Amino acid sequence: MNIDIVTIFPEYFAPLDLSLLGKARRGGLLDLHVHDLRGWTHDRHRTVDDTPYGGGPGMVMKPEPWGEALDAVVPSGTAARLIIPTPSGRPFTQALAAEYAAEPRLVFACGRYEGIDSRVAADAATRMPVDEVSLGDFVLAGGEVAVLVMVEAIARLLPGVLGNADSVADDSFAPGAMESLLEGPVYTKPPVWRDRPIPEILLSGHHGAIARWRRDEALRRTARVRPELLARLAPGDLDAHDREV
Ligand code: 6GU
Repeated sequence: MNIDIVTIFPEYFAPLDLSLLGKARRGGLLDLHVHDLRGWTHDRHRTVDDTPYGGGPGMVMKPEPWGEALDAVVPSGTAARLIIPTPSGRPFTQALAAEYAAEPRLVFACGRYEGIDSRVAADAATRMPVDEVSLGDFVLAGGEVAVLVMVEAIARLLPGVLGNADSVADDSFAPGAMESLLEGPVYTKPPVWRDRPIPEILLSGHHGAIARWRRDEALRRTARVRPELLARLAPGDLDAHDREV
């Protein structure tokens, strides 16, 4: 997969050299490039923002550098999906991460200040699919951290990036049996720590009973911290035993 990120703060993306993602990049599974938006400015101050039409607080990112940047990063005749992080976008979910992980090429445009002049997305949409995407109902100072989050969520779904392919299937929000359920508690050695034993069932060796227990714990946790997720389950998603939990 190919990912391009356009930003006025390329340094924000240094962590993408580390850990799982760094390994995926060095191994050729992820071809990721970060571009400085100011490279497409032409004035002495390398200006990327200006005051908003209609008044109001803050600054808006100017369309010209963005237009040139996107023309250069996505030359006409090449295909890419453009993602613009913004708190006013559609929600980023595990399903959307999976959809993006299946794309050959993604471009992220990081806005700062009050956002990017809206004509940039409209102009880009004449050449490529454009998604405005939000991480949730809170406001970040810019799109950079949101892009770090999205790239990590996407890249770990690429074939060969995670060591253990099973771990993706068991994730909270993973499609399948755990969809709309939060993962329950996990334990490792020692069996007793500060007078706290691990749940006995995990030592039983009964794989069926352990799977049942894990599902019960996931149901209980979901009911406690995210009751609206349980309400979203389709009628056939809960069996008689689930209903007792
Ligand atoms: Cl994607 N961007 C910004 N700037 N703030 C956010 C966000 C994105 N998602 C939640 N808050």
